Order: sequence, then structure tokens, then C-alpha cells
Amino acid sequence: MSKPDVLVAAKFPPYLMDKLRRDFTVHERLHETDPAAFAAVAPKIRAIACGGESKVPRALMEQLPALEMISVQGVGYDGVDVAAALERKVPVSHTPNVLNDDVADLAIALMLAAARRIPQADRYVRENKWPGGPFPLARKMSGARLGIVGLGRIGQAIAQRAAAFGMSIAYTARSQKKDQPYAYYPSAAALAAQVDFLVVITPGGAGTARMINREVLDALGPEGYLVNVARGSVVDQEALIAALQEGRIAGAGLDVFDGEPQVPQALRDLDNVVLTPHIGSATGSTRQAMADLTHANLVAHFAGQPLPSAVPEWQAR
Ligand code: 8YV
Repeated sequence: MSKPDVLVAAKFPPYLMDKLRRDFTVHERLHETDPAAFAAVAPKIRAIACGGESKVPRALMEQLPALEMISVQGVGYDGVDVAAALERKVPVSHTPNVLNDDVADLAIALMLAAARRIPQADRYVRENKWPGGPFPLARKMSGARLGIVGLGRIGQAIAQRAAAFGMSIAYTARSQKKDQPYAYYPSAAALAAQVDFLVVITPGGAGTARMINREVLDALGPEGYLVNVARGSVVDQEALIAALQEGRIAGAGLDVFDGEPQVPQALRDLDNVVLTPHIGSATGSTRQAMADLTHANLVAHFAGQPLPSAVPEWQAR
């Protein structure tokens, strides 16, 4: 029997590509690199495999009449037009849970890095400035007030870690979570006004676009730090740059950016921000687990079995 044709719409690591090639006929990013070759195979493509930040718009799906399934390697799937997929009864899967620890670890690391100025301190030693005098005093994180924007699985993992640092924990989310012991605020601005560190870990997409705006940043204030491990789209990047430049917030730790992998020069020039290149889930073991789940969802679909991790919209249909 011939293997199902799968369009790979992301740059996947070799171990995932090997597994996909073993079980499927893989067309790697043909839609971006070779439109003529893509047009020739498009009628045969039965599934798309892509990354958390890949774009799978309605227009791409419309070119694929045989499309049956979309498997996203990532917990976030805001680049996929899920409504368009559901209209066609095309299930979408993602890779929740397996990355909770890593993303939560990185959120704590960025809080510490921004407050304790760890990259700057590292540079201080490398540039041999230490003999000239001690490194300037930094900001204490233990015992400070943490606000979490989005108390899903990763938000809860961040809260657990922050509790070990003696931090007080509050959150905002679409609705209050009765099973969670933390203080709830109905908006990001109300939360920001009460905390020292504001960590953003809410899904991307239209519902949260530019939710962290000038008003929220001003509520966080000149002693406050912003950490974003969600999506660049959730933060008004221009407003953030202005707040950092003008000292209206103390600093930021950012793993995601609007327009990434391009990062504005204005952000790269600032000394009160720590920048990482979207590495929230980027450890070997977690990426392996995400790859395995991405593959397992495809295999389950073509075996006629329930998907191990369909997105909530599909489960709720
Ligand atoms: C990855 C992510 O960058 O899970 C997500 O939503 O953003 C990240 O883990 C990406 O999905 C890897 O393909």
C-alpha cells in the first residue's frame, strides 16, 4: 500500500524527518520553495505536519482537496486556521504537556536573568571589568510578587516553581479557576498594578493580540519586569520598546517576538532586556517528546484511531 502524502510545513529536526519519511511520503516545505512542484503534488496531500509558529491559512488548505489531518509540533497552534480546518472536518493535533517543564523553567530563568542581570554580569567578567570595581547591585526575585497572564498547564507549572522562591502568586485568565489557590484579577492591567514580575504565558492569536499594551506596562511600573514566553503577538512590541527606553518598566526577559526571527534593533540595543531566540521548549528530550507526539498523531489518524492529542476545539466539536 502506498504511504500517505504529507506536506511538512516547518523545518523539523532530522529525527522527526526520519520517522516521517519511514511512514509517509514527505513533501518538505514545497509550498514555499517550489510552487510548480507543489501544485503537482497538492491534490495527493492528505496531511500537514508543521510547527507551533508555522502558518497554515485557509488559502493553503484550499489548495489541498484531499487534506484529512493537521499535526502541529507545538502546544501553540495560532498559525493554523482551526476554524477553516473544522469546517472541513479536518482534525488538528498539537503537543501539550510534554513541554510544560521546559517552558516554565525558561520563564523562571528569564525572571532571574532580567532581575539579577545575569547576561550583563557574564559580560562584565568576560570584558575584565571586575578588577575596576564590583558589578552594580541588582534586584531580588525571591519573595517578590508574581503575576501570571494565562494560568493553563504551563502557567501552573510556573506558579509551582515561583512558590519555591517564596513569591506571592496572582493571575489573570479569561475566567477565574476555582481549583486554583491564587488571587485572580479580571484584567492584565489590574494584575500588573499589583505585581513586580508579570509573566505572559497565554495562547497567541486574535483573542490575545497586543493584550500587553501601554496601559498594562504603565500599571506594571518602573520597578516591574515583563517576561514573555508565549507569543510575540501578545505584547505590543512598540509600546514595550518605548517603556523600556523611557524606564517606565525596569526590564524584560523575552523569548518570543513580533516578526521573529527578526528582532528590532531598538530592542537589541537596550541593556535592560534579556533576549532568547524562542527556546522555551528547546531541550533535546522535550523536542524528542514533541516530535514523537507529532508523529503519533499522524499515525493514529491514518490507522483510524483516536488522536492522542487533538486540539480542544476539535474535542469540543
Ligand atoms: C516551538 C512553541 O517553538 O510549543 C509551542 O507552541 O512555540 C514551541 O515549543 C515550536 O512549536 C517547535 O516546533
